[in-house]
Amino acid sequence: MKVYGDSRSGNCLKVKYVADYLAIAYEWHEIDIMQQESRTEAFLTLNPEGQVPVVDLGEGRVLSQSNAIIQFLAQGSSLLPADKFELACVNQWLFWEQYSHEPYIAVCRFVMEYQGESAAGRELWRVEKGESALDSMEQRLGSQTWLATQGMSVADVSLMAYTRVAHEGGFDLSNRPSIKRWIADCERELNIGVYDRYDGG
Ligand SMILES: N[C@@H](CCC(=O)N[C@@H](CS)C(=O)NCC(=O)O)C(=O)O
Repeated sequence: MKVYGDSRSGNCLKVKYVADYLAIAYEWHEIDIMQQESRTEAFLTLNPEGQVPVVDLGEGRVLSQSNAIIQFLAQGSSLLPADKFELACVNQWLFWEQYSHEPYIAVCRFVMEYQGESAAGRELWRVEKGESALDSMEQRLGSQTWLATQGMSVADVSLMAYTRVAHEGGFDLSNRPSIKRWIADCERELNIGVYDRYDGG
């Protein structure tokens, strides 16, 4: 399997985290989105949307959309339940991530980390939506160890990818103890090391 990704991107790191956790072999092909490497003619034949991540499974089987990719990779593993209702709960959080979390947390981070803006340069409406998403997660994780199911699932990996670096988008996790506990649990389980700058310090 070939993975095309920008290693600063949470969407791309989701694929790496799941593949590494499940010991799925892959070749990582670095695509620098700021250098327009996802917009070359060759890349656009892989994904006409011009976005990473993309996986090429061979024999013409190419997949994009991070959450579709990780769900595909996780089939039959502990990261994806077989039970239909539990699977739907995982999907509930994966769809929520793409509509109610990523467009705010990840985009604010993009503006600050990639484009070099200050926190004041973020769009206020995105900041408000991002804060609201973090509040929802804090509430959920106050009563649940993992977001969707009894064990860690792809929903946790997906949401952890950008929540873990939310401070780089100007969001403060220091007063969100349940999210911090859950990030540490994900990091330990995935063996990806500790990220300790939750408050932007
Ligand atoms: N919904 C997509 C979003 C993919 C996405 O936004 N990719 C960004 C990097 S995080 C990208 O490729 N941006 C470059 C561009 O749009 O030109 C997913 O989850 O994979």
